[in-house]
Amino acid sequence: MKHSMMKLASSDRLFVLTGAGISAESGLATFRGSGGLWNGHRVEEVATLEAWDADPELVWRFYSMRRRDALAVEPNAAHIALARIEEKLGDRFYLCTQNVDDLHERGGSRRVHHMHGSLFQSRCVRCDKPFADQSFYETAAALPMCNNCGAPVRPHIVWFGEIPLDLDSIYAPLDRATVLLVVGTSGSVYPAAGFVHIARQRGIRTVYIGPEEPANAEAFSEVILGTATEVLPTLF
Ligand code: BV8
Ligand code: ZN
Repeated sequence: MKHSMMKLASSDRLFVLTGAGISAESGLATFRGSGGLWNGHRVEEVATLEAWDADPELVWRFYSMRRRDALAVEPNAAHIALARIEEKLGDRFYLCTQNVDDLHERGGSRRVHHMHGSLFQSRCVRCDKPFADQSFYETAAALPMCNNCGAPVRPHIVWFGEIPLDLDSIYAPLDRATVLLVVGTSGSVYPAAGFVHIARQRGIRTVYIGPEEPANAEAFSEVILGTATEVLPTLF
């Protein structure tokens, strides 16, 4: 699988968007990979405010399982390659991820924008201040309540129907980028799947890396079919 090295000029500004595919080779299930199912629940069923209102115990068991899974795996060569590229490019590099796992940070990335939230953060539904939290809540009796006001504490995750985090701080670097690189996402969930269309309208180079064509493949100027760990370490 021959692909050309990506030559970046000293003036180039790189915007990188990652999805579940970049963590697949670390052993974390993707959404599509697991058929979008968890315990017989469609992910969209447990990752919504409706699900939380209906059954917070079920939702906390889902995210406690995701916390256990993420703690049991290591970042892979693709995470590490992106951390190296960040070092090389400095502020000419911006990393936005749809992933809630912390493998980018554990792979050495310093600045990572988690547009869909973070697995190891929780927040009180009333106080609304995210705090670090690695605990597991797997029984009704263990459901966390706020120490400050006593209200329920939920995962600091963006669920379907909720607005992604700090979208403006994503669109600014996207508007300044000269190259958009997208890695390991099926391109089916918006607004993330729309970033390539914005980049295309700006006429910048748009590159996709993954073992199969994403749903928005037609919007990319280049599709490099290969796994993240095969392709990313050889790109720069
Ligand atoms: C919003 C956190 C309003 C939770 C997530 C109809 C049309 C268009 C849009 C909508 C619609 N109906 C509803 C919507 C909106 C909805 C949406 O897009 N739904 C889809 C299903 C149609 N979007 C929302 O609700 C968003 N909010 O719209 O608010 C708004 C917005 C903006 C401004 C104002 C108002 C919120 C969406 C966020 C939901 N939370 N995650 C959690 O993690 O539990 S989304 C979640 O699913 C992921 O974060 C990701 O974003 C998405 C899909 O996952 P992917 O990362 O792409 O993974 P997937 O499994 O799908 O694919 C894996 C890919 O990896 C594959 O392509 C595979 O080929 C590749 N791969 C596999 N192995 C490898 C690999 N690649 C490289 N190497 C490998 N080894
Ligand atoms: Zn509170």
